[in-house]
Amino acid sequence: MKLRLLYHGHCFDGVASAAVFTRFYLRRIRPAAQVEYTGLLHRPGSLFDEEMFDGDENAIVDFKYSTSERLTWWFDHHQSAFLTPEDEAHFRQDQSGQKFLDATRKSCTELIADVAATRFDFRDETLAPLVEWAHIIDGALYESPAQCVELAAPALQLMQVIESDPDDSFIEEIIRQLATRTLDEVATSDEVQRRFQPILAQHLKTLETIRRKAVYARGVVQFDLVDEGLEGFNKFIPYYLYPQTTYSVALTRGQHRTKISVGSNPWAPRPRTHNIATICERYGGGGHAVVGAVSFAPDEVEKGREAMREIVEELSFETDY
Ligand SMILES: [Mn+2]
Repeated sequence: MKLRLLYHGHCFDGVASAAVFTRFYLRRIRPAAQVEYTGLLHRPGSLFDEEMFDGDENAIVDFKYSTSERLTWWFDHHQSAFLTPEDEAHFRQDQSGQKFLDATRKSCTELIADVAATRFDFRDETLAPLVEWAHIIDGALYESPAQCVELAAPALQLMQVIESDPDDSFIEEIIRQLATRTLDEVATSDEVQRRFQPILAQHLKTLETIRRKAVYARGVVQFDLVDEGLEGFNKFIPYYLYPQTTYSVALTRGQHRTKISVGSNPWAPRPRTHNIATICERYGGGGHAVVGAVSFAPDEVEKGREAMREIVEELSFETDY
């Protein structure tokens, strides 16, 4: 008997959801099942192939719904859980009692743990730290920018490995370990720590680069990393360096695009007054009220710089602090 478990790949909540579901399934549903994993990533077009559902039972956690008749378990907490209204109607008609959506949950891990307890009478206290950290990480409920920039907590070090290590087989190994051991045991293991070191070194280098390039004025910190060739950065770095800022605006260039990233500081002393998605949409980008982005072709650096200047001007306060 095989369970195929599909989860949100390279995402802490996706991995934690897979581990919690595995424990629940093996202890409460089918102890002898063999579990196999598939990480799913968002991509344009269809997300699933019918051949993906090759188990006797098939489950999806922390990812979009599928109408496949082979899907027997589903858990999600995303606002946009359905690709189409037809998919949603299919879910609403489901009578299995094994498919769950709750968009009020900060993490899917927490949803699975709660459903397992309240509907299936499965409780495992040793999972509490994993559920707690999934809640903090997926909900971006950090206590300070330092917490997520200094990465002192082992759970955040494990998050970095899950998000950045390209080795899918190792991510699967992490799920299998989390299904039997505690979060702390897994996060502080030699292999996770070995893989975390180069990620940390790159992160600290990026931090120093942003420290050198960032300029702050009138509630906005801005930096242009095109010449540095840096494609990504921890989005809390600007607020770590400039706790007084309300907004951050950054320009980066990757192989496939030049990108403006616009964000707002969750701990800002002066509250956000702009809807960032609305501003980004004007340049063909998008996002949420608190964070957004605009993409240009890789060679459109000057166009990107000009848009960046305009966005910075629009977000800037009248007075400085
Ligand atoms: Mn999630």
